[in-house]
Amino acid sequence: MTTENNKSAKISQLEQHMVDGNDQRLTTRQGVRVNDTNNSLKSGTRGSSLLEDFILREKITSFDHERIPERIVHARGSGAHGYFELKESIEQFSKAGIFTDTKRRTPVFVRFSTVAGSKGSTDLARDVRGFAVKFYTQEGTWDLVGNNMPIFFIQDAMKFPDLVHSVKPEPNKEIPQAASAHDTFYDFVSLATETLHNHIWVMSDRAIPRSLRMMEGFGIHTFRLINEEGVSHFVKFHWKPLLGVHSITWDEAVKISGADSDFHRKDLWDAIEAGEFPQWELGVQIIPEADEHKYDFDLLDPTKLIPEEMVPVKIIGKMTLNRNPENFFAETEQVAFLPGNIVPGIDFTNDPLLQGRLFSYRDTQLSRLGSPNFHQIPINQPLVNAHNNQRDGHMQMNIPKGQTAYFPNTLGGGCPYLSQISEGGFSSYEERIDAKKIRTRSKSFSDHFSQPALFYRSLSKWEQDHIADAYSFELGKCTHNHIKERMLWLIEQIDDELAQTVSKNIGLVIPKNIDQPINQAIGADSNVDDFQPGPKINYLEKSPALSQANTKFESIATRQIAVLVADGFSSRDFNKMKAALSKGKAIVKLIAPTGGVVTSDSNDEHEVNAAISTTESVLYDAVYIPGGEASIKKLLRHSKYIKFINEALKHCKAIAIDNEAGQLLEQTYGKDFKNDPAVLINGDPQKFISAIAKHRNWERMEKATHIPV
Ligand code: HDD
Repeated sequence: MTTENNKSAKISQLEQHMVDGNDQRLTTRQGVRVNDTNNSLKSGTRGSSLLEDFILREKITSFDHERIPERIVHARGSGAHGYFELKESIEQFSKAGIFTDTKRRTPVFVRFSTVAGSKGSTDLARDVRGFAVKFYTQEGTWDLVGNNMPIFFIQDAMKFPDLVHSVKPEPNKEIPQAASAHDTFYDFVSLATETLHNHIWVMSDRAIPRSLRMMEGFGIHTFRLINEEGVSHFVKFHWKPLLGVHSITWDEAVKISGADSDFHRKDLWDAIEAGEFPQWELGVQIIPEADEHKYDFDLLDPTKLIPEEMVPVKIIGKMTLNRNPENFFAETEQVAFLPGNIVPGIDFTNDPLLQGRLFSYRDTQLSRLGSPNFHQIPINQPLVNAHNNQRDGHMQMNIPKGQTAYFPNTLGGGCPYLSQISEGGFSSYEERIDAKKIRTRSKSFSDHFSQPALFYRSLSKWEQDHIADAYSFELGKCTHNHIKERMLWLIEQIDDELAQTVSKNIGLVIPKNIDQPINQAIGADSNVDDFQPGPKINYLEKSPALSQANTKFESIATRQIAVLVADGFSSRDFNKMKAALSKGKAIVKLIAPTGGVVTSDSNDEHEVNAAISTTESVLYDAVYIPGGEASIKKLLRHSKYIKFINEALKHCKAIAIDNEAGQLLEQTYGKDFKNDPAVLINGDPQKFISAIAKHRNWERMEKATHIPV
């Protein structure tokens, strides 16, 4: 949907580069009209093709070079345009226009991604999700390149290639794709214990979101905000989705990967096309410089979060995604995010992971996009004009005027000229440094167990159960017992009961000790013993904000409701339910024995959204079955409907049936769940709606796990 009213200044800028073949003649790239694009030029009708054929050569050459290297990480992604609006100025902390001017609508481009898989891999991998936001501000471009988890695996960028090499497909056999459940990853994780916090988040439901629209985002690092007076405060950035944070089960993830591996991409695209624009609130945790050393963890350590109960998240604005890209390659593939893109009022800290990122992202674009002029690609262009003396390079698109390309100069009138700080000139925060140059790590980074334990303690029972299942699955896929045993020992440092459960599930005993010291990566000359993680400490019993059980359960908008029907279904039942669901903006999908149309008992025809053979239960949020003797008789003939309902039950989804549909429910495990508050028999549509809004009835999980589908 490309309506005029969701056109930002960035979209208008992009439009200047758009090419529309509509109503145009086919030409070569030089504009020469073409009269045959199906046959090459030959020496005779059955003769060889001629080198002279410039039309053939141009077409094939262009095709041969269509691909660019995929991102080394975050290759699989989906993007969207939108805007950010500030609700409340925080000028006392930052002088950035985006944080002081509540009248602005700052255009943004957002790219969500998985990390480990290739460009064509499944959306439903158990993985961290990238959450990268490019703000096209009036003072230049700011990129907040975060994830959907508030912490990272490692503390120093030096270890990033090792982390990525361990999780990517193993180099000898290029297996497995988009999966962390393999030996090399756990070999690394078990040796580098700083990974355990991010790792337990990956074992949690956060790693298998229901939708990209239903996940949080985090800037992760501690950044700085700088105000007009040059005073610095530390800050952590949070994105909070208005739809709440919701996830699916691992069983669904595995099945969706087969049924529709573009599930998240399609979900985002469809919601935006339908005008159901995803929204996130932007929150900040602000810490005065004086409090830098007040906490039991180091603010510069990216494997630590600041619990919201210790420093509240202040909501300051909202982001809305309201427009899909015109072209995947030109926009979503070519967009280049750089954590180093900041604007006056925002600055970096000495977080050693962030510092390495400041180098890596520009560097990677040089091989990915092929030239230092990648900022001239339309999606990467700032909204404000850029003038400097940087010149030439592959694919220079601009024509810089004048005799001079250096500074200072007199021949060019001294232009382009500098800006005073008062005129918006960037100046780095003048942090006082008085230290030795040293290759080591701060001892304040050595606590590796307290926060994974805090996260685990903060979760509900069903979330904890999912974590135990995930560890058991992932370690179950590893083949080396010594790696699995080390992992069991480490999990025990997080939580004893959790380790016991996983140990039972994978059939190995938790070792009393581990043979090899951990964290040897500190440096050959340093004392390894100095860098062993200490036992966990408890500075906060629970952080309720970390549990998805405490998220928003308010809306059924965009939820996909499968309505199982065949000819003769009750129009009375259907119309009543459909009216209620549509009012809540849920999306009703009719699933019938075949495609085409399906006719109700009052002879009205409805378009079928999917034939039962082409779709799967895991693609929907809830199931409704209207009555109608003839319809139910037909549904009973297809075993796939039974499987469909049983799977919905197993995945703790809301199910509603009316009248004769009871006969179908009797043939499923539904007969054992009649007292379940999310299994509604001839129920009030409003009860069905509130069951869908709750996302899942996780209380059902323990019993439903035994449903054999
Ligand atoms: Fe990174 C891409 C997020 C640490 C090196 N990273 C990339 C993307 C996201 C993140 C969301 C995809 C951007 C897009 O959609 O184009 N990365 C993170 C976060 C990190 C992090 C939240 C830690 C807090 N990354 C990190 C380190 C390094 C990199 C420590 C290297 C030292 N990341 C890269 C990269 C990528 C990238 C290789 C691949 C493609 C790209 O940059 O543009 O440079």
